[in-house]
Amino acid sequence: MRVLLTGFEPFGNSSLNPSGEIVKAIKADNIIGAVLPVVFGQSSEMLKDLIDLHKPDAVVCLGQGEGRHAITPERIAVNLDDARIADNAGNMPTDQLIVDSGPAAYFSTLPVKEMVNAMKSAGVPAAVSMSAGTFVCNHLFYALQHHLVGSTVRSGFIHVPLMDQQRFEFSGLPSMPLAQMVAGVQACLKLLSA
Ligand code: PCA
Repeated sequence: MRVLLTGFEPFGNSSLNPSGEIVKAIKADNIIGAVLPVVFGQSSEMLKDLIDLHKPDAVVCLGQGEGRHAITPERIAVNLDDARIADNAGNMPTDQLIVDSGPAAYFSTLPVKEMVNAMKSAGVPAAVSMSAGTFVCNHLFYALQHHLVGSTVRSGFIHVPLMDQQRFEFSGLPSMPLAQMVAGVQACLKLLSA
């Protein structure tokens, strides 16, 4: 079972992104790790190239969800780019479809509830999320699901909280130790290879 695991570079006002740090921390023979730019279009093009190159059995994309208390597998990707802030290349699309003729939404094909249960059993706060937002994470998630329509490759997106080291940049928002997030994502990956 080969899994493509992606995270993102830092964006906005932060110098860190826990999703990229988790990917860098997880090393295994069957895991292909990549850290993607926080750029509409470019991130999804890179992801599609990685899928076509490595032909993984599953694709798990991670992103920072500031404000979240728990690790949250996303259930639904929506066909909408609507940015509140500029991405790392200065793009700020509003009210735009991601795929012109695409459906309004795609479901994750990851076992989201089993992942939540596996993380909770490992002592990691976790919950299913119903929205990945309308910024680059949702864009990547939608493009991923669209690319894999009709394939047997399981794929989806997981938002993670801020990591403790970001607390001074986001005062008042919840955070989690990186090691706990790594343990949570590892519990999800173990489930996929079971
Ligand atoms: N989080 C952003 C984009 C990159 C990231 O890590 C999001 O939730 O859209």
